[in-house]
Amino acid sequence: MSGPPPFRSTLDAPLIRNLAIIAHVDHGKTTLVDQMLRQAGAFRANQQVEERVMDSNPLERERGITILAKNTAVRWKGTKINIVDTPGHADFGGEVERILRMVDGVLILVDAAEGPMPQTRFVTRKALALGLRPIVAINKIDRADAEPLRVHDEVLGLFIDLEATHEQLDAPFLYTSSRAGTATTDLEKPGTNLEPLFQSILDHVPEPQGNPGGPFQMLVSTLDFSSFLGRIAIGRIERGGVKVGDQVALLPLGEPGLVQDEEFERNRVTRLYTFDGLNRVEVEEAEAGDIVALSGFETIEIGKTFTDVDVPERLEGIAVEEPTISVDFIVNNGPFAGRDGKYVTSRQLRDRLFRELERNVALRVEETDSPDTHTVSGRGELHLGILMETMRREGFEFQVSRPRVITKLGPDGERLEPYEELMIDVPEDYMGAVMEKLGPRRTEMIEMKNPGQGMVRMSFRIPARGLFGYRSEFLTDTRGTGIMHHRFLDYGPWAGPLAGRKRGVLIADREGSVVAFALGNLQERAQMFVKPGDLVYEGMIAGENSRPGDLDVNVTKEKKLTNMRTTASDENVILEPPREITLEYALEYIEEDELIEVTPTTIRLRKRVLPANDRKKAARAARVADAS
Ligand SMILES: Nc1nc2c(ncn2[C@@H]2O[C@H](COP(=O)(O)OP(=O)(O)OP(=O)(O)O)[C@@H](O)[C@H]2O)c(=O)[nH]1
Ligand SMILES: [Mg+2]
Repeated sequence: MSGPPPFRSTLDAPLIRNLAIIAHVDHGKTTLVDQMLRQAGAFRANQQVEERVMDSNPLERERGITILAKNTAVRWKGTKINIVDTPGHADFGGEVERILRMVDGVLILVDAAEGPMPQTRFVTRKALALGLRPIVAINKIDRADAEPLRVHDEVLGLFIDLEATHEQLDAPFLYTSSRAGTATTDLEKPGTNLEPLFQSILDHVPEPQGNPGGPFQMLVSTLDFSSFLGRIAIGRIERGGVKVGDQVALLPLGEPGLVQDEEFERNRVTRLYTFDGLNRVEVEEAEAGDIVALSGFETIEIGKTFTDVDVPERLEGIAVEEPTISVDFIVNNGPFAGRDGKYVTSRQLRDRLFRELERNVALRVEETDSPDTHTVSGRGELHLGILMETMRREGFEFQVSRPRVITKLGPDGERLEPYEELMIDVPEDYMGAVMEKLGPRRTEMIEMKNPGQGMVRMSFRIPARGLFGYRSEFLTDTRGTGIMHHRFLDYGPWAGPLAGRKRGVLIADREGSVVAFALGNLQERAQMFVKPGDLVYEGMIAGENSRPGDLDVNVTKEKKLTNMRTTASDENVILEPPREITLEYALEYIEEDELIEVTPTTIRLRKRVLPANDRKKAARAARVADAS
């Protein structure tokens, strides 16, 4: 391909490298960025910097995962290195894919013990397909169970599998410890700092190819949002340059090439930023090759092209991934509604959900027949769970239905549903237990490996529906020793009915305060979700029955007072601790006839129909309907 001449720096324009760090969840990306910032001198001497400083939002810090990709930049030997730290969790894979459009190289991190995982494969495939030059870091070589040479081979195997070009196969391999901030190309010579990594970036990531002399052109690869500036577009300038105050065009989505008779937004660039260390720096102008953030446009969307007004030439767009699961957000209509939340009305809920679309591009919000219910669709339970968690922290109170997979119609009108790849690492002893549970979930084994040390690694293809409720069973069955990861694979034939939850629930039969005595009597045949002093209402779920079938029970029952002296043992009931219900747990757990009540301070599970009598009537009616 004979493109424009490569971007050569003039004296005042720095050399640039644009790099994304990609990996499976927890393989050490954000920790590595800390060390890169530190060693490149991005912090003042003695500056107190938190660990994983790029994980700046509260939910990221709390969960120890990256949710949003973020840009930063460091300078090394006169070259500016723009770095994008990406999330490793599969629900955010679409975002990683978009980010790859603004970089010229990728650093693929692979845990030296775990090796390539499903998400490593996904992001590596995308990067290689875009023709990006990889650098591989076998990371966490300080781990006691690290096997860097085995993992090196596995990564090469993956590259071959993914049909890497010769050039891509020639990728430099580094052995790193993000935590210690070291890298080496030779395991015999332990690294002492990240110099070999920086050098590899300068040597192996191509310079951006944009011609700074041409008409301005830039693809919107990712978005940011500020309540003050509105939507902010982030991307790499492909060609030309841009200045604050310039009149530029923002083209609608469509085929690449010159836009002929389409309308497009023309506006002035009000603010322009580049990245430097932890800061976004306001600049007056920027040139081809650099990654910038700009604002001042109404219609900013991922995949749109900014251009010179006179040369409206559109770049190949970016598809935003389609959602695969939906839940209903419903106004809280339980008996305790409004006790806790600041925002509880359907109007407030609606406005908040639609506002979320500004920044959360893979999300969909739809109205339903009822003004109290909105259907919200996303990429997975974590994607939706984070929205719920964020809203409850803002003071919202609402209810959520059981997640549903989004089905599609195939070429012959047949019904298709999403399938996931499930990867499981377990000690050999638990293999049987795992297989037994997965069978009825319509699982198909793809591969089984025995990497040694008593562990088995299995991968499966499973309908996304089959995973609902599985994680908690898996953790129980493997006594917490198993690790499971799953990610969206493709759409496939509808797998037919799948069994739901095995066990029934205990349902509170009246309103009141939970009493230890009552729990003491129930706990032999149940695992409780509530503790003494908690408030319950009729129809609220108080625990899990150890058998199939739901039971209505009185958890507020006091011990009868009699004149007889009680023995001490009656009075000190020893209670098992209640099962902690987190949002994601609840999403996996509930059945169709149940809801999750989410408020700023509590998460309750309930039956959709609260009065026990009405539930019984409904069940009878359903049986009659089934029989006829
Ligand atoms: N032993 C060891 N642990 C590491 C190393 N690098 C990171 N960790 C640990 O691994 C965990 C995950 O690190 P992160 O940097 O958050 O991983 P990440 O790839 O950014 O994770 P996501 O952004 O959620 O995908 C943390 O507990 C780190 O302390 C390393 O080199 N050695
Ligand atoms: Mg991270």
